[in-house]
Amino acid sequence: MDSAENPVRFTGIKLGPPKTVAAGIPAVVSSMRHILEEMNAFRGMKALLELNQKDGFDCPGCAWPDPDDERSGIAEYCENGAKAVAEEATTKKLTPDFFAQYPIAALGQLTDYEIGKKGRIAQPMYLAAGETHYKPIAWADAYKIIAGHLHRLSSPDEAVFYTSGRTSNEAAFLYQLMVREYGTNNLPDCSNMCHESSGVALSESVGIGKGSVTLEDVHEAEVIIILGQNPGTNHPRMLTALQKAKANGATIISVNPLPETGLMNFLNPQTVKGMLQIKTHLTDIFLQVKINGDMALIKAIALLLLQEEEKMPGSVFDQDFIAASTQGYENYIAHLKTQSLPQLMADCGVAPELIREAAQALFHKKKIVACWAMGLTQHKNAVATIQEVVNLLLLKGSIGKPGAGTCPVRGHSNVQGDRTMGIYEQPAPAFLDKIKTVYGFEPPREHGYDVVNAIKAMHSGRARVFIAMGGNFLSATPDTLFTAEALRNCDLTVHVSTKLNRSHVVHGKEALILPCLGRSDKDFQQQEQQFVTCENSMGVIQMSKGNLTPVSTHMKSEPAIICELAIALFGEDTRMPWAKYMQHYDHIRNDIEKVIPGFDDYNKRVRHPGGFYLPNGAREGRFNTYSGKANFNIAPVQTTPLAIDEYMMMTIRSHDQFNTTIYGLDDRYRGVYHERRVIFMHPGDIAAAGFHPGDMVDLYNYHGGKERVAYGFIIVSYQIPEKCTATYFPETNVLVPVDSVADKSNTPTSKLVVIKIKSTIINK
Ligand SMILES: Nc1nc2c(c(=O)[nH]1)N[C@H]1C(S)=C(S)[C@@H](COP(=O)(O)OP(=O)(O)OC[C@H]3O[C@@H](n4cnc5c(=O)[nH]c(N)nc54)[C@H](O)[C@@H]3O)O[C@H]1N2
Ligand SMILES: Nc1nc2c(c(=O)[nH]1)N[C@H]1C(S)=C(S)[C@@H](COP(=O)(O)OP(=O)(O)OC[C@H]3O[C@@H](n4cnc5c(=O)[nH]c(N)nc54)[C@H](O)[C@@H]3O)O[C@H]1N2
Ligand code: SF4
Ligand SMILES: [Mo]
Repeated sequence: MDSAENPVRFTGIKLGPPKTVAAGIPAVVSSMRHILEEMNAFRGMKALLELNQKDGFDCPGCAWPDPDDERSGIAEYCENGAKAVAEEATTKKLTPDFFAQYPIAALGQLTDYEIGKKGRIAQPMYLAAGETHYKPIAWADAYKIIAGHLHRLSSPDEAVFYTSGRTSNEAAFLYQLMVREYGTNNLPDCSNMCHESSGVALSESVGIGKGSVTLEDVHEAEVIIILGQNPGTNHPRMLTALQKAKANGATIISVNPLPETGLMNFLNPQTVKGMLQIKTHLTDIFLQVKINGDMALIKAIALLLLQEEEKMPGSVFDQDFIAASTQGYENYIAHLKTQSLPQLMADCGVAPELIREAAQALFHKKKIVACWAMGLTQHKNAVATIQEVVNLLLLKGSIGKPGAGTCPVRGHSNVQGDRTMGIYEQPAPAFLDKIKTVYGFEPPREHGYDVVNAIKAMHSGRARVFIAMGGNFLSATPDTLFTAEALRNCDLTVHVSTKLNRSHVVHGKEALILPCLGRSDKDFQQQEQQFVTCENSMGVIQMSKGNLTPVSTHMKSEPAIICELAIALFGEDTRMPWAKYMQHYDHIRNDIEKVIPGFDDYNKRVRHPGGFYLPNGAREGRFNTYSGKANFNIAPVQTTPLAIDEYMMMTIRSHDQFNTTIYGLDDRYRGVYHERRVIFMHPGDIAAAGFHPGDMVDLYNYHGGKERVAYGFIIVSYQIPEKCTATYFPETNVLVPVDSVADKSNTPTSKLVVIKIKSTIINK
């Protein structure tokens, strides 16, 4: 097995019934267990007490916002936030002895779970060409190697600079400045695989690539539609917001191929009611769509709304809003009228009576919030589907007013902030103009590589140096073996990382691992403790200040690493005061304020407890599109033809992982314990194919005439629509074709991979 892949090693599956209620006491127990496995109780409590507090550190987990008002004094976090902290704040560390003991080939034989449990990277490590082991290296020598490679390239466009979404605003701003002064826009980021489709869709529809709602809007909404999202696992504190909305009378409609536990019922462990086992029922109407059935479903609902509106004009649609603030209404209505309701209902796979019930719930409501995540964004027609959701909101006038709007729920804790800071391969001309005015150099104008194009460029030799500010590029991206070839083709691969991962094992001819501080670590520069800032999913900028002593004195902060690298790279030949930036991060924020709109008085306002909101036109009903109005967009329903032995596969997260970081082997809510190599299938499909639950199978994809195989998965019978299957990423990323991407956003179609399932033949 290639060390790019997770080795096939079964861990002893145990199955139980899927849970019917999320959180509660088991969540508290799980939090504590994960913390205590990684550190002593004192360090653990110290970390948890400051997690998400106004003067503490921002949760390294997801991007769900903290409440603007009062925060709980003891537990402003969820189970998965605690796990994220446990993973980062662990006292286990990887000394040079560890790397001396393990040849890289041996590290490749570990599963992602085993790799992650090894601990924090504690010292810069270097792999020389042709060597089998990483060896310690001094920081200054590491920078020299990188600068040497970058200087030797025949064009700056032969280097790729990736960013994952944990990078702070300060580090992200400096990173893109360094990269642009060096001369390229090759700044792919995890967003390219995540909410890129939302950004593209929303920019076209409503003139801003971010969501429009605040937490307060979610609390006040009359109807909340949640599509393609599993908040119980991936944004657990969203359940608290949904609970509040329910208490205010909201109806919740969930659209998902799986009856996810967190969407159904919630026991809030932070309330007396929760402790007394009094659960809140969350979803009122569950629409179990087929994979990618969302477009057909939304159109069916819109058609039912139209029929009701036509009975009594003005009673369902917000005609004043449509007339004043939108464009394309007539064409959209004309398009809807060409659609066949029975066909749409059949295409989405949801029972007609449930679709009618959902439409009825919307008839006379004006305050609607639509939330979504990867179940919508990672499809070929993702942009169009998200725009169809926006069409629905526009019909109802449900944007730019309290209690209503768009809520793409972001993944990484600062993925939205990184974009705001200019981590983008297609920067706006206005942004580049501003850099030019402020710093006096001409930034490159040509668009750079996104993730998929970066992989292809490295594969074909057009890019030769790969540098990553965080993340796990190899395992997070599609077509693992192709991406592995791409990385191995590079002259140099560099990772600024907190933890060891598979991308360190699948490397270029030379490789560097540079250990950085995480959110929970204290960051001192010039004897003064620094803080950084982040932007959450709702556009709030807040400070984050770690409170734990770093486990090694050799680690540096991300801003310091970038500044020192820039000094090594540019010497005197630079327009930026790199040495000053790393002395005190206020200097970085002062410059962010000069370049990026919305950050006036940054240093002052961000010190205000709770931070500040960035301006957001759509939130205020101003649409910064080419027409100055919100746009209805029209796109056809797309279905995926399947042969009798083909299935659609979505790659999803278990409850015990953060992307490629595997916290544990249980998916408690779905009732799968101690095993990740599973494939969820409909019982009818299992029987029709002649399989049985528990059978071991291999999964195949043949996109573009190439065979891709993921070996060794156990069939789990599950309540999932026919012809739909689910597996966990990253194990099945070997099957996601690198050139199967979303239109316009170029996001890999990780939620719809066409597969064949074949019995595993032992000893093949
Ligand atoms: N604990 C934890 N928290 C996380 C993460 C993590 O890995 N672990 N990851 C973070 C990141 S980077 C992100 S982007 C978010 C991801 O958050 P989610 O988007 O919630 O993550 P996924 O597991 O990819 O889940 C997608 C959901 O969409 C559903 N789905 C799949 N295909 C379709 C479809 O075609 N239509 C519909 N309607 N639904 C579909 C799946 O059943 C699943 O419930 O979470 C963030 N938070
Ligand atoms: N098949 C499939 N593939 C997917 C997805 C899917 O749903 N299905 N989801 C996609 C999505 S939404 C995303 S966002 C991407 C995620 O892609 P990435 O962001 O590249 O992956 P992560 O697993 O989040 O990265 C984890 C690594 O980041 C490093 N790290 C953690 N904290 C820090 C820090 O503070 N600083 C630095 N410098 N490094 C740190 C650690 O070394 C850790 O091993 O994966 C995508 N891939
Ligand atoms: S909801 Fe997200 S940000 Fe909040 S504590 Fe949980 S993991 Fe952290
Ligand atoms: Mo993400």
